[in-house]
Amino acid sequence: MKRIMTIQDISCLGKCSLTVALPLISSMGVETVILPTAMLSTHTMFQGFTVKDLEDQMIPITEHWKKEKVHFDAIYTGYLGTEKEIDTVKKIIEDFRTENTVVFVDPAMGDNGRLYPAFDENYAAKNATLCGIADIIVPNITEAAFMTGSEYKEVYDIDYIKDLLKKLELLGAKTVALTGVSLEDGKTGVMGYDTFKQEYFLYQNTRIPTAYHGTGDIFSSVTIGAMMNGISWKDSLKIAADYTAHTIDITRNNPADPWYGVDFEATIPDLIDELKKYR
Ligand code: PXL
Repeated sequence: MKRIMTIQDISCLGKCSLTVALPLISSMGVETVILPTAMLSTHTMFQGFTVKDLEDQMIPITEHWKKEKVHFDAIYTGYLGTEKEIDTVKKIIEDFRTENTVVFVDPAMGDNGRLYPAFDENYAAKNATLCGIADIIVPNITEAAFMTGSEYKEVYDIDYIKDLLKKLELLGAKTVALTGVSLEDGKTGVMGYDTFKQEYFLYQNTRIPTAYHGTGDIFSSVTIGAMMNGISWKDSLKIAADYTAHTIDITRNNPADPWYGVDFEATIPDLIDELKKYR
């Protein structure tokens, strides 16, 4: 069985970061080892959340794992609360990485042209250095614009997306994928670029006109979970885009009208069925 180390916060209530990564990746048949960076009462879109920084535990925990000679097939990082945490994560990656480890970085820090409340431009620049040591990165357009010092556009064409992908390549990651890319009316999806093969990949599915929190974490968890099932990065991105859209669709049709996260619990069986098609 493949084993992933995922490094992100625990938002106890809120359906994002580790409370999404752990159930989704486990359900895909991959062992999920968690390295919590902080514990929050909720994600940061709630008012009045509490935070306990756990950064001082990260090195002692991973040193213990090192002594146990644990190997990780992938290291997947998500929302990281501080620049110091990013430095610690970079050390941990360098320490555990082998030539068979996939380093997957989701620089979760903003959306819709804005950084999340806790972050500024120095934080975005630090996240760009983490992306530089990754095998694959999956920023959205907002995150890519902040990390590359580019203009954020709501309305754009394929040349803008290709230009952002080329600028992301300069950060150093081997495969770069931009999420939330809409190149046709009523469609959205992902565009990737393999820097070795110099090949682009575009996948568009139906755009559902509702935004929910934590969907980026669902997308990333499913992508790396699928890659650990031996599926190519391109097909993994497609599976993740379809699963995320399907889950949003199920959620918006829930009469209870959930607002702080999506009903991924309801769609896990569909994800498992989809994976079976690739075996
Ligand atoms: O879903 C990304 C995320 C993860 N963790 C925390 C967050 C957010 C987004 O706002 O606040 C604590």
